[in-house]
Amino acid sequence: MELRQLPLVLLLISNIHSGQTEDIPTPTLTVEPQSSLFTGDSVTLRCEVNQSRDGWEFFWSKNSNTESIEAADKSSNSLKVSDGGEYRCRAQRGERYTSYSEPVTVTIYGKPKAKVSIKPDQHVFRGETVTLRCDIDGEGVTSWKYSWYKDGSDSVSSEQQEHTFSSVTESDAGKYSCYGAERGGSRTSNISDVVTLTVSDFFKPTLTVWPQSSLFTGDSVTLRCEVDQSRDGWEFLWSKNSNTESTEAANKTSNSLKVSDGGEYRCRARRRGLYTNYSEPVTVTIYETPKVKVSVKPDQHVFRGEKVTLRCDIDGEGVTSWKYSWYKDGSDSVFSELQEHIFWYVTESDACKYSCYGAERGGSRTSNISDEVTLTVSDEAKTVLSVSPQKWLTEGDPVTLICEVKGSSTGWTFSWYTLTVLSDYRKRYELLSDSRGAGGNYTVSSAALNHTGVYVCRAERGKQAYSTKYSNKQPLWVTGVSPPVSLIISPSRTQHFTSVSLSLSCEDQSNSDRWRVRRYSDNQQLEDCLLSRWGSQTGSKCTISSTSTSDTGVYWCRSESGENYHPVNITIHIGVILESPVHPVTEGDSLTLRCLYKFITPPILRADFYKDGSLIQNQTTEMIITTVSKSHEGFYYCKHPEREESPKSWISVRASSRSSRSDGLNPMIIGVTAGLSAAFLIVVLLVLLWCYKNNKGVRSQSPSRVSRQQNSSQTSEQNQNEAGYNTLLSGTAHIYDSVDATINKDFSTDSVSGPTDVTYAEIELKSTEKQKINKENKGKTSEGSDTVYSKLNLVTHQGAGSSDVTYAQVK
Ligand SMILES: *[C@@H]1O[C@H](CO)[C@@H](O)[C@H](O)[C@H]1NC(C)=O
Ligand SMILES: *[C@@H]1O[C@H](CO)[C@@H](O)[C@H](O)[C@H]1NC(C)=O
Ligand SMILES: *[C@@H]1O[C@H](CO)[C@@H](O)[C@H](O)[C@H]1NC(C)=O
Ligand SMILES: *[C@@H]1O[C@H](CO)[C@@H](O)[C@H](O)[C@H]1NC(C)=O
Ligand SMILES: *[C@@H]1O[C@H](CO)[C@@H](O)[C@H](O)[C@H]1NC(C)=O
Ligand SMILES: *[C@@H]1O[C@H](CO)[C@@H](O)[C@H](O)[C@H]1NC(C)=O
Ligand SMILES: *[C@@H]1O[C@H](CO)[C@@H](O)[C@H](O)[C@H]1NC(C)=O
Ligand SMILES: *[C@@H]1O[C@H](CO)[C@@H](O)[C@H](O)[C@H]1NC(C)=O
Ligand SMILES: CC(=O)N[C@H]1CO[C@H](CO)[C@@H](O)[C@@H]1O
Repeated sequence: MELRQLPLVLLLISNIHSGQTEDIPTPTLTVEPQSSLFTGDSVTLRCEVNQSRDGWEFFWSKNSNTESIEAADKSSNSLKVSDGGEYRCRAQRGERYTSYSEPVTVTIYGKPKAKVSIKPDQHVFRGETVTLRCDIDGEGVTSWKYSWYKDGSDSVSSEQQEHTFSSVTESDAGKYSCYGAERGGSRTSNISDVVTLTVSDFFKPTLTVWPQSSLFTGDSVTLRCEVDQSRDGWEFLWSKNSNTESTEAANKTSNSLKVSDGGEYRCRARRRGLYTNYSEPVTVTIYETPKVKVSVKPDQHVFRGEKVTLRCDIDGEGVTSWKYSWYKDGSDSVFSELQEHIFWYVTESDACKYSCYGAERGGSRTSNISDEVTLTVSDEAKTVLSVSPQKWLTEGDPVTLICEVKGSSTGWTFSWYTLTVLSDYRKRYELLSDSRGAGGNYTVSSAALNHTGVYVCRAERGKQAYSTKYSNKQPLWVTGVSPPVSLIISPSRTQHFTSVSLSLSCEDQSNSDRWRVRRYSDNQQLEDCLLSRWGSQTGSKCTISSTSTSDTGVYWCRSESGENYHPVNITIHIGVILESPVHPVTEGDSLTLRCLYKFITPPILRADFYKDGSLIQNQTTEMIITTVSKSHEGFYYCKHPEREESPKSWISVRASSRSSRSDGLNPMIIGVTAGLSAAFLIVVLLVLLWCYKNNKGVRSQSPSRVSRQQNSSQTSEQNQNEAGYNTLLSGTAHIYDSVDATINKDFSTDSVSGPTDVTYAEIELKSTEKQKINKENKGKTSEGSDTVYSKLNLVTHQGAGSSDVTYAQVK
């Protein structure tokens, strides 16, 4: 190099300064502070000749470009990158030029800016390990010295490139910045932007449940665990009933919930190994999907005009308010949204199938749809009245009137009425005062005689009191031992021919005429003799002047005050009739049946007698059962080979009080013997009487009638049964008393009736009076002349002495 440069230098020198050949000094070019710099820095280049400047002029060139004369120190501030380059200088003094200095290369880099980064994040939780790092991208700088500043303070808090908080606390939070200074150099970086480190306390996530925490089986639910959304990397841990946790998504959805899915849920989140606190627990309750029930009031079967309430009941636990929807006949459209839908006046067009369902008001839950309920609407309620066990009762029997509404049993209130006829032929229903009750049964635990009557019932239900029509009529017949009044039939039998005269009279002890005959015919007509076309009432006696089959029915006595006593079956028949006792037969007595036919004389047929459908006696004019027992009770009729058969008549047998009393043999035997001894006397008496009567000639009655009456008298006595028997044993007074009554009647009212009877009666009467007037007064129900006859028998049984007395008295 030097060898090559030398000729050039020589040439130059020779060209400019001829003659000066002394050795030429080379300037020294130095750079301050250094040749590698950042934009904005300053630099000074210094040119020196043998370390002296005196007398020298300096020439500077950059990148071998043109020279400029400048001072020995060339300073540049606010360096730009373009200021960088290769610099040289030389000097001149006088004529002398120095050679060029060694070149100096100045390099200008862009000034770097420090950058703060925070790991793991600017937002951290207390306790996390946090690293602050200062990065400076400084070209040409091999080593930096870092300075950290916090919250604008001047003091350097650290000199590391990375500053680590191994367990960060809230006091570490702040605004950080850093910058770097070149180690062993002059350069510095720009200061970094400020970076904020926040340190939070550990929070708990928010647990929400959607749509709600109370649900039904089959529903879906989503639990959502919410944490600070600005940070990611969360893992969610779920636990139920404080049991083990499982890692799941932030949104935890369960479909088709079961009851067992209910429980207390919590969640917490995990991030970078740190756990949040647990959320507040959320209790999810799963109820069974509620059952929906449609109820119909008063009933599913209703009648036009009733008020009907459809009600939707949802047994939904946890639901406070439902919105109801009603559907009709499977249609999709909702026809009502009321829990209770009311038809104020139901009609057939409302008869449909109904169902309902509910949706929770202000909630998401719904019930299942109910089963369909069918509403039936009929045009009219039919009420049926029946009686149990039977309509013919003996005093003291229990009986139940059963009222039913056909096809509907719910919600009815029943009322019972007795039917009566008013004077203007209208019917009247009289409410039985105590009868309006809830049940359909009107029970009389012990029927009284006065319960005889015709009943109807009616039902009502609902607040509007929808009422049915009156039911069918249901008679109740109560027979008793000693009704206060007796219905005496003449002729005295239950079956009668057509087109004959029939008299029915009501007789009481006081011989009052306050009784009227009333009947309930087979065609269910309730009629009063007084108001009727078929009969004429005179006092207490009703006369049917000419019977017809439509007169068949039950006849009884009724007082003005509404008492009803002594019902009797009467059958009017066109052909053959059975002659049977009107009143029950007493056990031990005899029973005689005849078969009568109107168109022969005497009107007695030789016929077959049947009981309950079986033949019991062949071809006889009368059938006699000498000692009646309970087994003889039944339906009897007679049948003639040519003349067809008679209607059936019920013959009832009453237990004899004698047998029930177990008085033992002695009284019986005594009675019988006494009776036998007395028999003779009585026969004598009878004969005498007969003669007496005939002599008197008051009466012109046919013998047949007498006999009939005798027969009937027998039966009527038996009717009196127990009382009668009592009388027999303990004292005949009872019977005699009744005879008395009968006689009175005969005399006073029944002028037409046979005087024969009266006579007999009289005789009897007197004897009775003599015997035991003091005894019972009450049992005198017995019928007229018949009674007398029986009495005779009785007397026979009784003490002989008394009969004597009688006789004496008669005389
Ligand atoms: C450094 O700072 C100076 C002055 O503050 C500015 O002009 C320059 O642009 C900055 N450089 C960088 C890289 O930010
Ligand atoms: C988190 O749990 C801890 C310990 O159970 C408790 O001290 C702290 O207060 C809880 N933090 C919050 C935000 O509930
Ligand atoms: C969770 O559910 C909420 C609301 O339904 C929704 O906004 C969110 O995006 C869900 N998050 C995830 C992770 O699915
Ligand atoms: C409700 O309906 C669903 C689907 O039809 C059925 O599975 C469920 O047993 C019903 N629940 C009740 C209580 O009837
Ligand atoms: C009504 O009486 C009948 C017959 O006696 C009986 O079967 C029925 O159970 C009774 N009903 C009520 C509600 O008492
Ligand atoms: C008999 O019954 C009627 C109505 O059923 C009643 O008015 C009358 O008082 C009763 N008489 C007696 C004596 O019980
Ligand atoms: C009246 O006749 C009916 C049958 O028609 C019978 O059941 C009832 O016992 C009879 N009554 C009397 C008192 O004979
Ligand atoms: C009825 O008479 C026939 C013959 O006339 C006889 O064979 C039959 O046994 C008799 N029946 C009764 C129950 O007497
Ligand atoms: C060439 C030249 O002038 N050299 C001089 C530099 O300075 C020293 C002393 O300062 C002298 O000895 C040299 O001769």
